Amino acid sequence: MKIGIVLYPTYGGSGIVATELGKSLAEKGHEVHFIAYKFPVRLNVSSNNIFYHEIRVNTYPLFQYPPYESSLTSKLVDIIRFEKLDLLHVHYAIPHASAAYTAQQILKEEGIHIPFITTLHGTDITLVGKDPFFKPVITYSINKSDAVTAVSESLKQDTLTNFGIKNDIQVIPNFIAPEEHDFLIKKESYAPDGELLISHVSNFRKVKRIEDVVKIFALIKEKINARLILIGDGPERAKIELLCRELGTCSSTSFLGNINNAREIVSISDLFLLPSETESFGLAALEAMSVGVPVISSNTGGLPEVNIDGYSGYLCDVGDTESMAQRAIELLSDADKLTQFKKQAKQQSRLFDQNEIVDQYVNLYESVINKKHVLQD
Ligand code: GMT
Repeated sequence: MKIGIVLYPTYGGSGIVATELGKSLAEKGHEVHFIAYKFPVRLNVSSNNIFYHEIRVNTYPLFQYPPYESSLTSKLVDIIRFEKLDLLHVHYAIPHASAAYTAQQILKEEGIHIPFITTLHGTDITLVGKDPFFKPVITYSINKSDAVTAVSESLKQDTLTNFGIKNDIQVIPNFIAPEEHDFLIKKESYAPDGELLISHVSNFRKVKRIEDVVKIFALIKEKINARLILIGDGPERAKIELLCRELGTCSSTSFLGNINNAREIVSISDLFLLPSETESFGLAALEAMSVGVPVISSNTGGLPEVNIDGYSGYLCDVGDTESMAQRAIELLSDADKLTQFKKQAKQQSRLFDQNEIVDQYVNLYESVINKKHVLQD
């Protein structure tokens, strides 16, 4: 198949999933065309069946806001015509689904039918989507998609509750590839005095509640010799640095920024914290679990579908930093239990095996393309 994948090319989960999906499809022999405004951060392979098309948004004195959606639509029309794509798969509803629909309608006039699949990732529905201003466009473009998927059952239910959806929504969870190589990193480089390591990875947005990570760590630190590793960057960073100073945890905290080997660094940690306000899935938690790191997370959104309470980690109410710290101390101070949880976390992550889940997408692509042929015949 010739597949066009539209994505946000950043460190956000939706871009990571879209990129890993495209890489895996290319490995299976499909021709994959990534379409984004910047080279995707995780697109670290080259292959003769992977192509990258950049959306250029031209500015003009009249435009106070560069017209991203129109530029994307025009790009899609051009690529579909020229590359003869079989299918478009857009990640994130806003504005990718409506751009795909407009491109589809433009091409219909020329006798070209291009089906498109929309994958909902979370913030497109739970945060941005709830803005009543966007609602009609999102609802319409979801309903016009040839197929719709959501990354968790919880996100599917949120979408059905908040939008007037007539289309079916299929749940295809996010996935993880098993780590093929042993990491070279040494724990001592981040824990020179034998400290236990606690990690967190995110885009430092408000929804991640990183202040809770720092508060939980401060409580753990009262009982346990530990260090905190914060990976990522974003709008909350300055506030978090101030909080570390206030709580006196700066000297035990490393801010690593947007590094490319996050999974490697996380692999040397003993515990991963994800106390988010909401999380449609929590890919960062799955990545941690895949390298044998138990997770203490909030029990919101799709997180209970990924992290199993008392098995791969613990789940607590949003904002309940006391309970999260108590669970962390319990686990970190019992070596046998910690070893057991590390094993179980890895075991749990295997339910989200890349190969198996990518095949679910392939089956969906085939059924959508076959439907197109039936309609045309
Ligand atoms: O929250 C993020 O880290 C970014 C955001 C995105 O849109 O890229 O992530 C969302 O999609 C990820 C991939 O499906 C999910 O794992 C995240 O849980 C989800 N974020 C939220 O729901 C807040």
